[in-house]
Amino acid sequence: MSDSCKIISLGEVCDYLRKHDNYLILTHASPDGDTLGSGFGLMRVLEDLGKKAKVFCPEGIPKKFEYLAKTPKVDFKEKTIVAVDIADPKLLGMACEQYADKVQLCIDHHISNTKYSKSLYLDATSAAACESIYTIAVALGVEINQDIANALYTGIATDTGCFKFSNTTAKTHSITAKLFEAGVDATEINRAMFETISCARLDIERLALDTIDFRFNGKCAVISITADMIEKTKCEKSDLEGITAIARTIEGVVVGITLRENQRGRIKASVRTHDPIDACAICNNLGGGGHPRASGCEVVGDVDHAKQEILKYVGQALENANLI
Ligand SMILES: [Mn+2]
Repeated sequence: MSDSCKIISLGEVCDYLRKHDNYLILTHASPDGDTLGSGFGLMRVLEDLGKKAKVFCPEGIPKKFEYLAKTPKVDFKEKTIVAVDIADPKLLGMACEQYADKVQLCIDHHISNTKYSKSLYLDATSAAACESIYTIAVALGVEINQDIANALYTGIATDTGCFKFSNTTAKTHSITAKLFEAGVDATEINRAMFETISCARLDIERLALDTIDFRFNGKCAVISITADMIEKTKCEKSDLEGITAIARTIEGVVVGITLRENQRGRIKASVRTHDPIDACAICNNLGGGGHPRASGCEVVGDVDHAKQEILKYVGQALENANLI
């Protein structure tokens, strides 16, 4: 955390965006709909203000999100570096070293934001960073056109599990209503995001479901996805999106964990909980963080080791909540 991080207001973020130019907008590695929707949404908002802006995706854009990016590429030398939906510079992946200490403005909705940027506009009441981009666009007087609406809807719909997760609020719905007025193509986006799975996804899901391990009297379910399984099914990262939601959907499960060996010997643990278990507190113990109902952390070692580590803290949390 940088001591010099300044938390800024909506008015200040608007002043900042008006004053600067030649924007490079950073999105996080393993990009999801919110970081990409925020990135391309903000890019179009800035273009509307007559600014130059481009979006940087450390690992490229997954195929299912390509519709967000279909604009001619402009080339210019970047001067102003903005990060969207990135709580921690580590999430920049391979771009971390290059940009970690160079982010001037961060627009985020994660309460766990590590305050690595010079300025931070943080609205933890937003279900998605895209809600904040919408609020900023309106404050800047930018008209929400269909392209902006499609980008922002993508982030809001994906971060709320299509308006099903507990982060969905009245504000989420009123912003979404405005996106409908702007002509958002919600049906097509929902079909691509929620009603379509690749064959690789089907294969990995089949294997993943076979690994479900119930603990603490069925209060916790753990799904394990090894590097071998990913290799065998030729899964792309984007094929694995949303797989972390499965464990928590099982009847009686309060803590759903998905362990994923993205790199051999490095396990990404995704923790999804029901009230009152705090997923963020569980992940904090292992150097991670996120939201109260959805958080993540990384454990070095194999899947079994990661499971052991995380279950210690899950047991404590269940015990403290008198659930076991
Ligand atoms: Mn987000």
